[in-house]
Amino acid sequence: MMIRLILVIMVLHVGTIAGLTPCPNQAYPHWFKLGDVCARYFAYEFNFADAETRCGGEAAGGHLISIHDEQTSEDVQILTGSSYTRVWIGGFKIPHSGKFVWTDGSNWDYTNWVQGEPNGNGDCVQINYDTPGKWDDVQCWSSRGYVCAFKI
Ligand SMILES: [Ca+2]
Repeated sequence: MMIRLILVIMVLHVGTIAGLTPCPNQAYPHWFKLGDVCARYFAYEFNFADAETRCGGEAAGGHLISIHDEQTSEDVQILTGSSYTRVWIGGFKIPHSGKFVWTDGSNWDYTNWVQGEPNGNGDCVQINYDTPGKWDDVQCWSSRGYVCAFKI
């Protein structure tokens, strides 16, 4: 009984991972629909600025992903394939202002920082730091994989 229950839970879990919806734009077969954007994880590592630039090259209107709700934060974990893979998302701090913004220009209306972060040791935001799905500010020259997105 217990084994059957565990199997059911495992299947449901895998189903959730497989359940990421493909991007409806068929020109982007490796991208997934996350809310109102299509998104893709790129594992090859770049600094923040180069990752943002590459997102613009990967898709018209592409930027590092902005996150505005818990669901998207969870979906980004699924996209990266591991809850502890630290990757760039599109948040960065305007120098000397303490104010964070998204590279896609959307509103800074949601945060999911690790407790004790942001601690000011960098101006760019990585996800999956310390705790799955949680954010951390880190030096922008750090090398990370990244998640790109464009509006559907
Ligand atoms: Ca930090």
